[in-house]
Amino acid sequence: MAQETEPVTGLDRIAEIEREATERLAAVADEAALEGWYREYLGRKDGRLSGLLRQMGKLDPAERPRFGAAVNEAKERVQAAYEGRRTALETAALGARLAAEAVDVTLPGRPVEVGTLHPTTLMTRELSEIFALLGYQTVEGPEVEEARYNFDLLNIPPNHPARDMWDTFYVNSSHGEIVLRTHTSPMQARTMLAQDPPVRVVVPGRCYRYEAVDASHESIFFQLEGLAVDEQITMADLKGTLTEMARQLFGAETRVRFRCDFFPFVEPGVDFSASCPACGGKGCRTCKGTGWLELGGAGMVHPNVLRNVGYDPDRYSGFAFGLGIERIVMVKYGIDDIRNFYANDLRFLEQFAGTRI
Ligand code: YSA
Repeated sequence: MAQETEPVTGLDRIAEIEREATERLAAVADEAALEGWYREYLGRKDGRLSGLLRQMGKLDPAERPRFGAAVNEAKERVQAAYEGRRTALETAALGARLAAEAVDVTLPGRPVEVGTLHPTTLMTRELSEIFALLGYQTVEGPEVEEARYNFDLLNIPPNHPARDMWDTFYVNSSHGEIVLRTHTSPMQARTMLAQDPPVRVVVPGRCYRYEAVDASHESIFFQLEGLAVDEQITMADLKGTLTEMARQLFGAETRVRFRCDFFPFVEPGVDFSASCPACGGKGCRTCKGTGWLELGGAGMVHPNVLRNVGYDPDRYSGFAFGLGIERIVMVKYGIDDIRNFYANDLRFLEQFAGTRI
């Protein structure tokens, strides 16, 4: 036991024990060691400093008060040193725990996958913007459409052979003939029935056809319809408008070609093409060597159509056009197969991420 082995040799001995206790305290590195140290020097029963007090009886009575006071003072200093050491160890342990549990809030987070707009949507928006600058309003119409709008009002009566041009999906209905619209042209009739001239609208939207799907034909695809009706609208306005559109889309050098075509709702009717932006019109793989890329159909609104919607064809005239939206994306980006658009292959779609088409 410490107090039994501690010889009482006076004040020097107190100082010696204090120095030793202080030195060993500095080397104490954890809570368990600190407890052992405490028992050894300050423990009530076995502590070496307390032990000195218990041995005071062996001292000369005259020396006892000074000795007792010296021991108590030494005990107080050692106790204070102990408190300081304990606080330091606790702080270090807390620091270590916090460091181990720390979250680095400055680390960049894991990126959240966000989708991007589909190329068809991007092109629809770009076309809308181009035509907005030319004074056109963008409107939309129903995809499930009455045959009256899809055909009849567009000068395609029942049993007219031209109806076969747009063979399509019919919807069972007790409300007359209903079809999935084959083109965006029914919105021509709807728009004119709803308002008086002047009319300037573009109509983007999904169309459906019973189609043999191949690299350039889908059974579901998008068109953009255009319609302008007013007094004194001429073919020159049609050509100027589509030329401006093509130049906005493909660049200022682009040329436009119009060739005769037949659509029952226009007279005259044309198909229109743009010079191939890939080769500048010289002929390449994209344009199959022709130098031209066909974009859609157009023409001067047929007088019968104007009459059908209650417009006076002697006072008003107009032009209309319909173009394939996917086809324009294909031309612009050299895409050789329309089936890529709706195959949901991310490798294709991600190429348009961040693209301002
Ligand atoms: C013509 C004259 C007007 O005054 C107004 C509009 C029109 C266009 C007419 N309504 C129409 O649909 N003509 S079209 O059958 O030749 O199609 C127009 C464009 O739609 C085509 O040039 C093509 O770009 C696109 N298209 C047609 N069928 C398609 C298709 N795109 C992908 N898949 C299909 N199956």
